[in-house]
Amino acid sequence: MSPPVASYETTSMIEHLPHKSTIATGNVPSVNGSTKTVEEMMGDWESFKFAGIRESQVSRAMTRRYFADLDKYAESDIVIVGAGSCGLSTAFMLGKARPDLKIAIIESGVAPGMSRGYDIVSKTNSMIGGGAWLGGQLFSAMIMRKPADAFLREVGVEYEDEGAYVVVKHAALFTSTLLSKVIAMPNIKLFNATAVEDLITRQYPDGTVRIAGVVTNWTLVTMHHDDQSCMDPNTINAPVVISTTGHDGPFGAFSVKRLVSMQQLEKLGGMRGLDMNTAEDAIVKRTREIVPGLIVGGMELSEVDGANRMGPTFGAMALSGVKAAEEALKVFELRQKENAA
Ligand code: AHZ
Repeated sequence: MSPPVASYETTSMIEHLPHKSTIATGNVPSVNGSTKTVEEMMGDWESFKFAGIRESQVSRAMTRRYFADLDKYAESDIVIVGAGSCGLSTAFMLGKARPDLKIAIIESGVAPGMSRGYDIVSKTNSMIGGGAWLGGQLFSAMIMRKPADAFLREVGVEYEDEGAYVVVKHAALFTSTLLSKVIAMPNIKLFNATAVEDLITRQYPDGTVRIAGVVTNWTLVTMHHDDQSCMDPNTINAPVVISTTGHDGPFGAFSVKRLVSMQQLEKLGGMRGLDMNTAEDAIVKRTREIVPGLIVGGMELSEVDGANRMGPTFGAMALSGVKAAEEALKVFELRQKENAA
């Protein structure tokens, strides 16, 4: 049987370029195109009706924007790999400091900050490290040691002051507030459910490499390289990549493991046992450019340096993000020049 034939006119992409966006005010369009408040709708459900739509309009409204973003961010200024607490903090600082830069965030999970990933090596899919939607052992509160309270004030997240540390009543309050501010920034695009499968490299005359972007694929495709063939990836060029993929585990420590396999790092130090005092200072202080073009922050760094883990205290993730943004801006112009050559 042949498929049904389309009997209506198709409209070109050009006619569907994004319209000016409207700030949500609580008003909703009524069927006749005027606006109503939620209060005006309430109690009048008998005459209620949604504005009419053709299914293709929904499809085009999504796809034209997504493909326009793929086109725009194929050449990014900065790519952040991983949208956990460190990656999102990095994005917030960078997006605010440099609204002129195009910043792409690639997150393998559907839910950013969820620390869920699929390990290309072990073929497992599970929750790993972090988990910025909950505190330790799935409890609600998120703890940050001072002076990371400064970051909470910067983002606008309320907390209780306990002296040496502060407590956000639910980790989800931190992550959702941070995430909403990051996504709303016009110069940032979050590509979630998308995995970084490899790094783009350029060779210096001495044989060492510079990282010049990332190689991506839908995470679901990445998970099936073994049972399907010919699923080549996509790419994003960028003079600076910031990797914040968490400590080793499914998908974790992705970029630094790749640096070892491409012989740009001799070996990983391996994350050490839990010591909050040692761990948090070390991660923030050592957040840096590991090889030209690749800055590493958050718990991915513990695998490079053999640093301790800190468990359920998140101040170092926020401040490592602040430092990662600072380090990225320090080298950005130089790496951009090298990238153009
Ligand atoms: O899904 C991962 C998670 O959201 C994502 N990710 C990992 N590999 C990726 C890849 N491509 C795209 N190849 C990838 N995305 O990276 C994110 C890492 O977030 P995280 O919360 O695991 O790391 P973080 O360093 O931001 O925060 C760590 C928080 C921890 S772990 C810990 C301990 O174990 O002691 N303590 C804290 C505070």
